[in-house]
This record gives sequence, structure tokens and C-alpha cells, in this order.
Amino acid sequence: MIQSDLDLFGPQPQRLASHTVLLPGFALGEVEALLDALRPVLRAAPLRHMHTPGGLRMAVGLSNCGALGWISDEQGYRYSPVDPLSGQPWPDLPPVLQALAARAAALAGFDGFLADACLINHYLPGTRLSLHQDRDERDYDQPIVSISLGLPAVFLFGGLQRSAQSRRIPLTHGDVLVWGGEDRLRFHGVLPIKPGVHPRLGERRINLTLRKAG
Ligand code: MD6
Ligand code: FE
Repeated sequence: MIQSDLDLFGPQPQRLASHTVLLPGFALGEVEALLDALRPVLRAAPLRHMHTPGGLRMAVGLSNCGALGWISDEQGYRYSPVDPLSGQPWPDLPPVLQALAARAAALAGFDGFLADACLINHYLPGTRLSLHQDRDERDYDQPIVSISLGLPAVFLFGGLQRSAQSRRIPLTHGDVLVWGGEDRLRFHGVLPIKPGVHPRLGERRINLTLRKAG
């Protein structure tokens, strides 16, 4: 057998937990289409630093597209159909993004995933995201599809209690992580992004999380 046969189809999906699958490089073939779709979204709904209910400025720059967008302010965390910055609905969810998320979800065992919300997270070197649970969505039976672009990150993949040990999962440009089911309420976060320059995206990491929030 030729030594490289096993690698002919690129890295294979990795099951990280019962309902969590990492699809290495799954978005690589569509990076340009995704970036083309994101450009007008971010013109209409620019990245901004929101504040936590406790008044802290979030280090991650955020925006959204889709019928619902995740927001945070002194009133709390929630989904809103309106961008508070513009008073207008969030930009439409680009079909290329929704279709990619549906295909990734199906590969991970979640058929018929129809995202209605995409949170756009923007990290500069040094930016981190502290350990949290995603619990603002209506239906925890719906998975979350997370697409990583740009600089690599170390994703902290924890347990159902904040105190549980976290695993460190490297996420690189084009990787897609799908999780749901029993894993849906695991604590997770992102370690500070290491300084670096990504050949396509420069000094930044962009993470897109697609959900069915409504
Ligand atoms: C990030 N991701 O990777 C942050 N949440 O930048 C998340 O917080 C996240 O990747 C739920 C599901 C997948 C995720
Ligand atoms: Fe999250």
C-alpha cells in the first residue's frame, strides 16, 4: 500500500464526545464564498464590543446575521431580531453559510438543521473567551455548528459543571465543530489567541456559530 493512501481524503472527522464532532478543514473549499458573503453583512452590521450584564466590555468583537442575533447588555444575554446599533433587522443569513452548516450538522448526525442565527466572533491576538455555556437558545435539542477562520485557537472543551476539567482542542482555519445532544450545555471557551499572521485573514481569528435560536 502506498504510504499516503490513508491521507488521500484529508483529515477524517473526529468524535470528541458522544454528540460532538470535529470536521477538520470542512469549510476550506468555501472560505472565499464565506468571506464574500460576510463582507456585506459586516458593512451593514459592523463588529462591535458588547458589554456583559455586569458592565464589562467583551474582548471579542461581535456581529450577527440571520433572523435572530445574540446580544448582551445591562439587561442580560438574549437573542434579538433587531441590531441595537442600527435599529434595523440583522442582515440576512447568507445561503452559503446556512447550507454549509446543514451539511456539517448532517455529517455529525443532526439531520434537517436549519440555522436562523449566525453569531460572528472576531478575535485579535491576545483575545480570549472565558468559559461559558450557550443557554440562550430556545431548543437545546438543536445543535450548534461552529466554523473557525484565520489564526488558530485552542478551544477549551469542558464538562457540564464549570469546575470540570477542560480538554484543549486546537481549531484551525476551515475547521468545523458540531455539537448538540448531551454535549449541548458543556462549558467551553477559547484561550488567548497567539500572536501571528494568517496568510488569508491576517492578524485575526473569526468564528461563526450557527444556531437555530428561535
Ligand atoms: C469560538 N465558540 O470558537 C467561540 N459555542 O470563538 C463558542 O463559544 C461556541 O464554538 C458553542 C458552540 C460552539 C462554539
Ligand atoms: Fe459558546
